[in-house]
Amino acid sequence: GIPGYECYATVEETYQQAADLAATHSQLSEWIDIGDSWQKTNNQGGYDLMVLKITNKNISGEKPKLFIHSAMHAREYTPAALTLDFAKQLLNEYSSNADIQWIVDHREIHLLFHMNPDGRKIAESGVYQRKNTNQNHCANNSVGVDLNRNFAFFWNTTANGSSGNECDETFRGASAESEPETKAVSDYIRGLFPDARGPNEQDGAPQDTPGMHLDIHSYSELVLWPYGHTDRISPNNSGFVALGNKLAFFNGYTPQQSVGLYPTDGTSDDVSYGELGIAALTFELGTNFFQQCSVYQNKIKPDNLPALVYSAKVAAAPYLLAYGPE
Ligand code: 0X9
Ligand code: ZN
Repeated sequence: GIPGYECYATVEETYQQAADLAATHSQLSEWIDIGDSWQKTNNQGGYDLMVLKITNKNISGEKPKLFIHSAMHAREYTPAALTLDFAKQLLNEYSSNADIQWIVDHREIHLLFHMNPDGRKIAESGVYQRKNTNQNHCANNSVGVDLNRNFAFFWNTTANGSSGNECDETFRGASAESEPETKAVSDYIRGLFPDARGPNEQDGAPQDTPGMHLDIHSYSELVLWPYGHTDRISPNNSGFVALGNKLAFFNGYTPQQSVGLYPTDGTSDDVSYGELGIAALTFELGTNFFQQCSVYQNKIKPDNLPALVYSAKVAAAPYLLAYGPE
């Protein structure tokens, strides 16, 4: 673990533990390379971007998908720990927990523990690194691009939604999807989920659209849904309100539209929802970046694992929560 924060696996430990899980549970999971970090792309060390895909391979056919990624912001310690603990629960409790067995049989869960491994490596030494480590921007001072301002949906469109100053913490990058991490995740999302939106923006997605995307951050104890780039509500707002409130029952967090926190453009959840109509939400875990392990283990993990389990269950039709039976 990280010195002084032993409950948080390092990047290497996370990859090793995930690879071991996939080897031990080979009928239930797969460890997949979906792209390269900025440093790997530029021959400066770096990492593969790796997804642990979890589903019972002996049960074939189309299954509703849940995609979760974490640690896009390097200094946020708790998110990757939570997604790794979720993977362990799904695989290690398969034979002993009927709920978990049902999920692994009838859902496809995709977990990208570390979306920003280059940045995370720096943050592991106690540095408050948020962005990736793209050396072409603000070298030696505050390097990198804020990956959660570099996605394509409404990139660089909103007042105060992102920054054009390369030393700022919310620097949006040179162009939409300029960063290999953002490009790899966007391509992966587009490969997982078909476009469920109607031709007009106000159409939104059908109420029974399957699929769900969670982007896990810290901190502030929030459950957030689109849009972030405008204070207009989305066409699926009643679905998001119902879903967000339900998730907040589990973790006790405050549910709200993400623009209510502050305006953001070029974020991951706005791509999944805005481009494809997929139910996409952001969690802000806990009350700190470098959260003490006792707080993670005694509060954040027990509060949030049930919210992830619930997400896996409702991924068949998350918006339907807003609408009672006929
Ligand atoms: O600013 C961010 O990217 C997120 N907060 S953090 O402190 N983890 O950096 C919040 C993003 C909220 N907006 C959307 N999810 N669209
Ligand atoms: Zn964050």
